Amino acid sequence: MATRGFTGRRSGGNESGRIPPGQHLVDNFPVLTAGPTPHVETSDWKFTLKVGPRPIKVWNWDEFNALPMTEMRRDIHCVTSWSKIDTVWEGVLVDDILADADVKHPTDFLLAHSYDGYSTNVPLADLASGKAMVALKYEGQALPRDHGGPARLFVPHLYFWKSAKWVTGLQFTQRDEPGFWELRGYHIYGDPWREQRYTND
Ligand SMILES: Nc1nc2c(c(=O)[nH]1)N[C@H]1C(S)=C(S)[C@@H](COP(=O)(O)O)O[C@H]1N2
Ligand SMILES: [Mo]
Repeated sequence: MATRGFTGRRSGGNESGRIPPGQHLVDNFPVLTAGPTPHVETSDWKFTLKVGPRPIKVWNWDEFNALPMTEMRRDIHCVTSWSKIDTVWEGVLVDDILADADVKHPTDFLLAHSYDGYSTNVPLADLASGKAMVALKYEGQALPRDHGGPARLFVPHLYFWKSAKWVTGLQFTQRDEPGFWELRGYHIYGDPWREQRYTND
């Protein structure tokens, strides 16, 4: 961590091969939200795991924070064409959420749901095996509200619209059900390395 000043993204070399086609690096962290930014107090915050319509487990903020915490350093790629490398997040792996609820593999697909009514679909294979988390911190600090605080989904290997901000739950679904942007022309899966931006890409 102390080497941050020496490994700045302009020092060269460390970004080659890390920027997917059609993307460019940014130093800032743009905010992209479809509607108004919701106010979610940690005292009111709840996270619900559902299988279909059935709630399996609900955690409040303290219960969720008692789950194992994991750090992920990853590159992120927004469909609007910006990428950021080496972003650092901390939170609870989806694996650890499922384990705490004693849920293994009820279906192959999930929908993430958010406090602002946003949703997005992600296959279980892309949320499990250490690939995704519910992030509570960004760069060592509580997640800023405009970036989804107090908690957001973090699925760095897919376009960033899959990383639902202000997340309030995950729901297993029988089929791969399109979420907010997937219903409005974005790709059902969203792999940045295959440039899966829009429905028929
Ligand atoms: N709840 C919610 N999550 C959301 C969005 C949103 O509008 N609402 N926008 C998505 C989109 S399109 C992108 S690119 C990223 C942007 O995250 P950022 O604002 O932290 O950069 O959040 C995603 N998650
Ligand atoms: Mo986006």
